[in-house]
Amino acid sequence: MFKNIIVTGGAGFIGSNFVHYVVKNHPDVFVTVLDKLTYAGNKENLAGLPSDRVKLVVGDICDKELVDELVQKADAVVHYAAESHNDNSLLNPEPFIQTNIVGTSVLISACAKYDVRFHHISTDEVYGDLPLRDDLPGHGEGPGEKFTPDMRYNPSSPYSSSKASSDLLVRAWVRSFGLRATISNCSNNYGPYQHIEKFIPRQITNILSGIRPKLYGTGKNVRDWIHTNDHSSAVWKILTEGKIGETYLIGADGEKNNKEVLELILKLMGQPSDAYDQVRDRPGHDLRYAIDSSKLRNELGWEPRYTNFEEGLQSTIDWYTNHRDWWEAQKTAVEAKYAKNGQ
Ligand code: NAD
Ligand code: TDX
Repeated sequence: MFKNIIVTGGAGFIGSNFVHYVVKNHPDVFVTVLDKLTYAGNKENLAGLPSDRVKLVVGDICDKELVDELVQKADAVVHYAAESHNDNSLLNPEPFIQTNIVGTSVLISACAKYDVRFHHISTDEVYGDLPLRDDLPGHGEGPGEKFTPDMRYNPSSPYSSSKASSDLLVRAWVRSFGLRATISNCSNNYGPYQHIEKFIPRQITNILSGIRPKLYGTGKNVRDWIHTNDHSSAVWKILTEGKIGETYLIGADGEKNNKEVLELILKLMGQPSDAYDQVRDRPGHDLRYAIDSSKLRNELGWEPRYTNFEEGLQSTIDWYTNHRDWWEAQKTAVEAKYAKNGQ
Protein backbone atom coordinates (compact mmCIF):
# COMPACT_ATOMS: atom_id res chain seq x y z
CA MET A 1 0.00 0.00 0.00
CA PHE A 2 2.50 2.66 1.14
CA LYS A 3 5.92 2.14 -0.46
CA ASN A 4 7.73 5.32 0.54
CA ILE A 5 7.12 6.77 3.96
CA ILE A 6 8.75 9.63 5.80
CA VAL A 7 9.14 9.18 9.56
CA THR A 8 9.89 12.50 11.24
CA GLY A 9 11.73 12.17 14.55
CA GLY A 10 12.71 8.63 13.51
CA ALA A 11 16.03 8.87 15.39
CA GLY A 12 14.27 9.53 18.71
CA PHE A 13 12.82 7.01 21.16
CA ILE A 14 9.38 6.09 19.78
CA GLY A 15 10.14 7.04 16.18
CA SER A 16 13.17 4.74 15.98
CA ASN A 17 11.21 1.87 17.52
CA PHE A 18 8.58 2.45 14.80
CA VAL A 19 11.26 2.37 12.07
CA HIS A 20 12.56 -0.97 13.44
CA TYR A 21 8.98 -2.25 13.50
CA VAL A 22 8.33 -1.26 9.85
CA VAL A 23 11.62 -2.74 8.62
CA LYS A 24 10.85 -6.01 10.42
CA ASN A 25 7.18 -6.37 9.51
CA HIS A 26 6.65 -4.57 6.19
CA PRO A 27 9.36 -5.61 3.72
CA ASP A 28 7.98 -3.54 0.79
CA VAL A 29 8.26 -0.20 2.58
CA PHE A 30 11.19 2.23 2.24
CA VAL A 31 11.58 4.65 5.15
CA THR A 32 13.09 8.13 4.96
CA VAL A 33 13.82 9.39 8.47
CA LEU A 34 13.77 13.19 8.75
CA ASP A 35 15.41 14.12 12.04
CA LYS A 36 17.30 17.17 13.30
CA LEU A 37 19.32 15.04 15.73
CA THR A 38 18.68 17.31 18.70
CA TYR A 39 19.99 16.21 22.13
CA ALA A 40 17.17 13.59 22.02
CA GLY A 41 17.97 12.15 18.59
CA ASN A 42 20.70 9.57 18.06
CA LYS A 43 21.65 7.95 14.76
CA GLU A 44 22.82 4.90 16.73
CA ASN A 45 19.10 4.18 17.27
CA LEU A 46 18.99 3.20 13.59
CA ALA A 47 22.31 1.31 13.55
CA GLY A 48 22.19 -2.03 11.78
CA LEU A 49 19.13 -1.24 9.67
CA PRO A 50 19.76 -1.98 5.96
CA SER A 51 20.51 1.05 3.76
CA ASP A 52 18.18 -0.24 1.03
CA ARG A 53 15.29 0.07 3.51
CA VAL A 54 16.10 3.17 5.57
CA LYS A 55 17.72 6.51 4.80
CA LEU A 56 18.44 9.19 7.41
CA VAL A 57 18.08 12.81 6.31
CA VAL A 58 19.42 15.14 8.99
CA GLY A 59 17.26 18.24 8.87
CA ASP A 60 14.61 20.36 10.53
CA ILE A 61 10.86 19.90 10.03
CA CYS A 62 10.63 23.72 10.08
CA ASP A 63 12.77 23.89 6.89
CA LYS A 64 10.09 24.47 4.22
CA GLU A 65 12.32 23.81 1.21
CA LEU A 66 13.66 20.53 2.55
CA VAL A 67 10.20 19.36 3.63
CA ASP A 68 8.73 20.27 0.22
CA GLU A 69 11.46 18.32 -1.60
CA LEU A 70 11.01 15.19 0.55
CA VAL A 71 7.21 15.18 0.81
CA GLN A 72 6.60 15.33 -2.95
CA LYS A 73 8.45 11.99 -3.34
CA ALA A 74 6.60 10.22 -0.48
CA ASP A 75 3.20 8.50 -0.15
CA ALA A 76 2.84 9.04 3.59
CA VAL A 77 4.33 10.99 6.49
CA VAL A 78 4.25 9.65 10.05
CA HIS A 79 5.05 12.60 12.28
CA TYR A 80 6.86 11.82 15.55
CA ALA A 81 9.34 14.74 15.64
CA ALA A 82 8.80 16.92 18.69
CA GLU A 83 10.33 18.42 21.74
CA SER A 84 8.94 15.82 24.12
CA HIS A 85 9.99 16.45 27.74
CA ASN A 86 7.66 18.28 30.13
CA ASP A 87 10.45 19.31 32.54
CA ASN A 88 12.40 20.96 29.70
CA SER A 89 9.29 22.81 28.56
CA LEU A 90 8.98 24.33 32.04
CA LEU A 91 12.56 25.64 31.84
CA ASN A 92 12.34 26.93 28.22
CA PRO A 93 9.08 26.69 26.20
CA GLU A 94 10.52 28.30 23.04
CA PRO A 95 11.75 25.18 21.14
CA PHE A 96 8.40 23.51 21.92
CA ILE A 97 6.49 26.28 20.17
CA GLN A 98 8.87 26.19 17.21
CA THR A 99 9.11 22.44 16.56
CA ASN A 100 5.75 21.22 17.81
CA ILE A 101 3.56 23.97 16.38
CA VAL A 102 5.47 25.66 13.54
CA GLY A 103 7.12 22.39 12.44
CA THR A 104 3.78 20.59 12.26
CA SER A 105 2.29 23.43 10.19
CA VAL A 106 5.16 23.15 7.67
CA LEU A 107 4.62 19.39 7.29
CA ILE A 108 0.85 19.52 6.89
CA SER A 109 1.05 22.36 4.39
CA ALA A 110 3.39 20.27 2.22
CA CYS A 111 1.23 17.14 2.62
CA ALA A 112 -1.90 19.07 1.63
CA LYS A 113 -0.08 20.55 -1.40
CA TYR A 114 1.00 17.12 -2.72
CA ASP A 115 -2.01 15.15 -1.38
CA VAL A 116 0.23 12.96 0.78
CA ARG A 117 -1.30 10.88 3.61
CA PHE A 118 -0.36 12.27 7.05
CA HIS A 119 -0.46 10.59 10.44
CA HIS A 120 0.06 12.83 13.47
CA ILE A 121 1.54 11.35 16.64
CA SER A 122 0.16 13.10 19.68
CA THR A 123 -0.18 12.48 23.39
CA ASP A 124 -2.87 11.80 25.98
CA GLU A 125 -1.61 14.89 27.85
CA VAL A 126 -3.67 17.15 25.55
CA TYR A 127 -6.68 16.20 27.70
CA GLY A 128 -5.06 17.50 30.90
CA ASP A 129 -5.29 15.17 33.89
CA LEU A 130 -7.85 13.09 35.78
CA PRO A 131 -8.56 12.82 39.52
CA LEU A 132 -7.09 9.78 41.30
CA ARG A 133 -9.37 6.71 41.11
CA ASP A 134 -10.17 6.78 44.85
CA ASP A 135 -11.62 10.28 44.45
CA LEU A 136 -14.09 9.23 41.73
CA PRO A 137 -17.58 7.74 42.22
CA GLY A 138 -16.91 4.94 39.66
CA HIS A 139 -13.28 4.45 40.84
CA GLY A 140 -12.00 5.30 37.37
CA GLU A 141 -14.39 2.99 35.50
CA GLY A 142 -17.40 5.32 35.32
CA PRO A 143 -18.32 7.41 32.25
CA GLY A 144 -15.84 10.26 31.66
CA GLU A 145 -13.33 8.82 34.15
CA LYS A 146 -10.79 7.92 31.43
CA PHE A 147 -9.74 9.94 28.38
CA THR A 148 -11.95 9.48 25.30
CA PRO A 149 -11.38 11.00 21.83
CA ASP A 150 -14.17 13.57 22.11
CA MET A 151 -13.15 14.91 25.54
CA ARG A 152 -12.37 18.62 25.89
CA TYR A 153 -8.69 19.58 25.45
CA ASN A 154 -7.27 20.95 28.70
CA PRO A 155 -3.44 20.81 28.56
CA SER A 156 -1.32 21.84 31.57
CA SER A 157 2.29 22.40 30.46
CA PRO A 158 4.02 24.24 27.61
CA TYR A 159 4.77 20.78 26.16
CA SER A 160 1.21 19.46 26.25
CA SER A 161 -0.31 22.75 25.10
CA SER A 162 2.06 22.84 22.12
CA LYS A 163 0.99 19.26 21.23
CA ALA A 164 -2.68 20.25 21.63
CA SER A 165 -2.10 23.20 19.29
CA SER A 166 -0.55 20.91 16.69
CA ASP A 167 -3.55 18.54 16.88
CA LEU A 168 -5.90 21.47 16.23
CA LEU A 169 -3.84 22.55 13.22
CA VAL A 170 -4.12 19.04 11.75
CA ARG A 171 -7.91 19.02 12.27
CA ALA A 172 -8.20 22.44 10.57
CA TRP A 173 -6.09 21.30 7.59
CA VAL A 174 -8.32 18.22 7.16
CA ARG A 175 -11.43 20.35 7.04
CA SER A 176 -10.15 23.39 5.12
CA PHE A 177 -7.52 21.92 2.78
CA GLY A 178 -8.64 18.29 2.38
CA LEU A 179 -5.53 16.94 4.17
CA ARG A 180 -5.78 13.14 4.39
CA ALA A 181 -4.83 12.87 8.04
CA THR A 182 -5.43 10.84 11.18
CA ILE A 183 -4.33 11.63 14.74
CA SER A 184 -3.37 9.29 17.57
CA ASN A 185 -2.97 10.23 21.22
CA CYS A 186 -0.94 7.66 23.12
CA SER A 187 -0.18 7.20 26.80
CA ASN A 188 3.31 6.95 28.41
CA ASN A 189 5.68 4.69 26.44
CA TYR A 190 8.53 2.63 27.82
CA GLY A 191 11.14 0.38 26.20
CA PRO A 192 14.60 0.56 24.58
CA TYR A 193 16.17 3.79 23.21
CA GLN A 194 14.26 6.12 25.59
CA HIS A 195 16.31 9.16 26.59
CA ILE A 196 17.65 8.96 30.17
CA GLU A 197 15.97 12.25 31.12
CA LYS A 198 12.63 10.34 31.26
CA PHE A 199 11.31 8.65 34.42
CA ILE A 200 11.94 4.91 33.85
CA PRO A 201 15.37 5.09 32.12
CA ARG A 202 16.50 7.81 34.56
CA GLN A 203 15.89 5.53 37.54
CA ILE A 204 17.39 2.42 35.89
CA THR A 205 20.55 4.31 34.89
CA ASN A 206 20.73 5.98 38.32
CA ILE A 207 20.88 2.55 39.96
CA LEU A 208 23.42 1.32 37.38
CA SER A 209 25.53 4.43 38.16
CA GLY A 210 25.31 4.14 41.96
CA ILE A 211 22.99 7.18 42.24
CA ARG A 212 19.81 7.01 44.32
CA PRO A 213 16.60 7.15 42.20
CA LYS A 214 14.59 10.38 42.38
CA LEU A 215 10.83 10.43 42.90
CA TYR A 216 8.88 13.67 42.41
CA GLY A 217 6.74 14.50 45.45
CA THR A 218 5.10 11.47 47.05
CA GLY A 219 4.88 9.43 43.84
CA LYS A 220 1.09 9.23 43.84
CA ASN A 221 0.82 10.49 40.24
CA VAL A 222 -0.48 7.82 37.87
CA ARG A 223 0.73 7.13 34.32
CA ASP A 224 -0.84 4.63 31.89
CA TRP A 225 2.19 2.66 30.62
CA ILE A 226 2.37 1.03 27.19
CA HIS A 227 5.30 -0.79 25.61
CA THR A 228 6.59 1.15 22.63
CA ASN A 229 6.18 -1.93 20.36
CA ASP A 230 2.43 -1.80 21.01
CA HIS A 231 2.43 1.90 20.11
CA SER A 232 4.14 0.99 16.80
CA SER A 233 1.59 -1.68 15.85
CA ALA A 234 -1.27 0.71 16.67
CA VAL A 235 0.20 3.49 14.53
CA TRP A 236 0.66 1.12 11.58
CA LYS A 237 -2.95 -0.02 11.96
CA ILE A 238 -4.25 3.56 12.00
CA LEU A 239 -2.02 4.62 9.10
CA THR A 240 -3.26 1.79 6.89
CA GLU A 241 -6.86 1.27 8.09
CA GLY A 242 -7.84 4.41 10.01
CA LYS A 243 -10.58 6.72 8.80
CA ILE A 244 -9.44 10.12 7.50
CA GLY A 245 -10.20 12.94 9.94
CA GLU A 246 -10.49 10.61 12.94
CA THR A 247 -8.65 10.66 16.26
CA TYR A 248 -7.74 7.35 17.95
CA LEU A 249 -6.52 6.95 21.52
CA ILE A 250 -3.79 4.33 22.06
CA GLY A 251 -3.41 2.66 25.46
CA ALA A 252 -2.91 -0.76 27.02
CA ASP A 253 -4.63 -0.47 30.43
CA GLY A 254 -1.29 0.02 32.20
CA GLU A 255 -2.13 2.46 35.00
CA LYS A 256 0.43 2.56 37.82
CA ASN A 257 1.54 5.26 40.20
CA ASN A 258 5.15 6.42 40.08
CA LYS A 259 5.98 4.97 43.50
CA GLU A 260 4.77 1.50 42.39
CA VAL A 261 6.86 1.69 39.21
CA LEU A 262 9.96 2.79 41.11
CA GLU A 263 9.54 0.06 43.74
CA LEU A 264 9.24 -2.54 40.97
CA ILE A 265 12.44 -1.26 39.31
CA LEU A 266 14.22 -1.44 42.70
CA LYS A 267 12.97 -5.01 43.26
CA LEU A 268 13.97 -6.20 39.78
CA MET A 269 17.42 -4.62 40.25
CA GLY A 270 17.95 -6.22 43.67
CA GLN A 271 17.72 -2.99 45.72
CA PRO A 272 15.83 -2.30 49.00
CA SER A 273 12.34 -0.90 48.32
CA ASP A 274 13.11 2.41 50.10
CA ALA A 275 16.47 3.11 48.40
CA TYR A 276 15.36 6.34 46.71
CA ASP A 277 15.05 10.09 47.39
CA GLN A 278 11.87 12.14 47.29
CA VAL A 279 12.68 15.38 45.45
CA ARG A 280 10.98 18.66 44.48
CA ASP A 281 7.70 18.04 42.70
CA ARG A 282 7.12 19.14 39.08
CA PRO A 283 5.17 22.44 38.98
CA GLY A 284 1.65 21.85 37.64
CA HIS A 285 2.29 18.07 37.84
CA ASP A 286 -0.57 16.18 36.14
CA LEU A 287 -2.20 13.77 38.59
CA ARG A 288 -3.47 10.84 36.53
CA TYR A 289 -3.63 9.80 32.88
CA ALA A 290 -5.84 6.92 31.72
CA ILE A 291 -6.79 5.94 28.18
CA ASP A 292 -10.03 4.41 26.94
CA SER A 293 -8.78 2.76 23.73
CA SER A 294 -12.06 1.01 22.87
CA LYS A 295 -12.53 2.95 19.60
CA LEU A 296 -9.19 1.68 18.25
CA ARG A 297 -9.87 -1.86 19.48
CA ASN A 298 -13.50 -2.07 18.31
CA GLU A 299 -13.28 -0.21 14.99
CA LEU A 300 -9.82 -1.32 13.80
CA GLY A 301 -9.39 -4.58 15.74
CA TRP A 302 -6.08 -3.57 17.38
CA GLU A 303 -4.89 -5.31 20.57
CA PRO A 304 -1.72 -4.71 22.62
CA ARG A 305 0.64 -7.71 22.94
CA TYR A 306 3.21 -6.57 25.52
CA THR A 307 0.82 -6.38 28.47
CA ASN A 308 2.96 -7.99 31.20
CA PHE A 309 4.50 -4.83 32.70
CA GLU A 310 6.97 -6.66 34.94
CA GLU A 311 8.34 -8.63 31.94
CA GLY A 312 8.51 -5.49 29.79
CA LEU A 313 10.29 -3.60 32.55
CA GLN A 314 12.77 -6.45 33.07
CA SER A 315 13.68 -6.46 29.37
CA THR A 316 14.04 -2.66 29.46
CA ILE A 317 16.37 -2.94 32.49
CA ASP A 318 18.36 -5.60 30.58
CA TRP A 319 18.61 -3.28 27.56
CA TYR A 320 20.05 -0.37 29.58
CA THR A 321 22.36 -2.76 31.44
CA ASN A 322 23.70 -4.11 28.14
CA HIS A 323 23.94 -0.73 26.37
CA ARG A 324 25.95 1.40 28.79
CA ASP A 325 27.84 2.89 25.83
CA TRP A 326 24.51 4.25 24.50
CA TRP A 327 23.77 6.37 27.62
CA GLU A 328 26.81 6.63 29.90
CA ALA A 329 28.42 9.70 28.26
CA GLN A 330 25.28 11.79 28.86
CA LYS A 331 24.55 10.74 32.43
CA THR A 332 26.58 13.36 34.31
CA ALA A 333 25.13 16.28 32.33
CA VAL A 334 21.53 15.03 32.63
CA GLU A 335 21.85 14.63 36.42
CA ALA A 336 23.59 18.01 36.80
CA LYS A 337 20.65 19.71 35.04
CA TYR A 338 18.16 18.00 37.37
CA ALA A 339 20.27 18.76 40.46
CA LYS A 340 20.30 22.46 39.56
CA ASN A 341 16.51 22.30 39.62
CA GLY A 342 16.34 20.51 42.98
CA GLN A 343 15.33 17.24 41.32
P1 NAD B 1 12.13 12.00 21.70
O1 NAD B 1 12.40 13.31 22.35
O2 NAD B 1 12.83 10.77 22.17
O3 NAD B 1 12.44 12.11 20.13
C1 NAD B 1 12.11 13.23 19.37
C2 NAD B 1 12.89 13.17 18.05
O4 NAD B 1 12.49 14.31 17.24
C3 NAD B 1 14.40 13.26 18.23
O5 NAD B 1 15.05 12.30 17.43
C4 NAD B 1 14.74 14.67 17.76
O6 NAD B 1 16.06 14.79 17.22
C5 NAD B 1 13.66 14.92 16.72
N1 NAD B 1 13.38 16.35 16.51
C6 NAD B 1 13.14 17.30 17.47
N2 NAD B 1 12.95 18.49 16.89
C7 NAD B 1 13.04 18.31 15.55
C8 NAD B 1 12.91 19.16 14.43
N3 NAD B 1 12.65 20.48 14.57
N4 NAD B 1 13.05 18.64 13.19
C9 NAD B 1 13.33 17.32 13.03
N5 NAD B 1 13.47 16.46 14.06
C10 NAD B 1 13.33 16.96 15.30
O7 NAD B 1 10.57 11.84 21.75
P2 NAD B 1 9.64 10.53 21.93
O8 NAD B 1 9.44 10.28 23.35
O9 NAD B 1 10.15 9.47 21.03
O10 NAD B 1 8.26 11.08 21.35
C11 NAD B 1 7.97 11.02 19.95
C12 NAD B 1 6.59 11.56 19.70
O11 NAD B 1 5.63 10.80 20.43
C13 NAD B 1 6.39 13.01 20.13
O12 NAD B 1 5.59 13.65 19.17
C14 NAD B 1 5.66 12.90 21.46
O13 NAD B 1 4.86 14.03 21.68
C15 NAD B 1 4.83 11.66 21.23
N6 NAD B 1 4.45 10.90 22.44
C16 NAD B 1 5.42 10.49 23.32
C17 NAD B 1 5.06 9.70 24.41
C18 NAD B 1 6.10 9.19 25.39
O14 NAD B 1 5.74 8.50 26.34
N7 NAD B 1 7.38 9.46 25.21
C19 NAD B 1 3.72 9.37 24.61
C20 NAD B 1 2.75 9.81 23.70
C21 NAD B 1 3.14 10.57 22.61
O1 TDX C 1 13.01 11.73 37.82
C1 TDX C 1 11.80 11.72 37.69
N1 TDX C 1 11.01 11.41 38.76
C2 TDX C 1 9.65 11.37 38.69
O2 TDX C 1 8.99 11.09 39.71
C3 TDX C 1 11.16 12.00 36.42
C4 TDX C 1 11.98 12.35 35.22
C5 TDX C 1 9.79 11.92 36.37
N2 TDX C 1 9.04 11.63 37.47
C6 TDX C 1 7.57 11.51 37.34
C7 TDX C 1 6.86 12.63 36.59
C8 TDX C 1 5.71 11.90 35.94
O3 TDX C 1 4.62 11.81 36.83
O4 TDX C 1 7.34 10.34 36.55
C9 TDX C 1 6.24 10.50 35.66
C10 TDX C 1 6.70 10.29 34.23
O5 TDX C 1 7.55 11.38 33.91
P1 TDX C 1 8.17 11.57 32.43
O6 TDX C 1 8.95 10.35 32.07
O7 TDX C 1 8.85 12.89 32.39
O8 TDX C 1 6.85 11.53 31.52
P2 TDX C 1 5.52 12.45 31.45
O9 TDX C 1 5.77 13.82 31.95
O10 TDX C 1 4.41 11.64 32.04
O11 TDX C 1 5.35 12.55 29.84
C11 TDX C 1 5.61 11.39 28.99
O12 TDX C 1 4.40 10.80 28.58
C12 TDX C 1 3.59 11.52 27.70
C13 TDX C 1 6.43 11.80 27.78
O13 TDX C 1 7.66 12.42 28.20
C14 TDX C 1 5.65 12.71 26.87
O14 TDX C 1 6.40 12.99 25.68
C15 TDX C 1 4.36 12.03 26.49
O15 TDX C 1 3.55 12.90 25.74
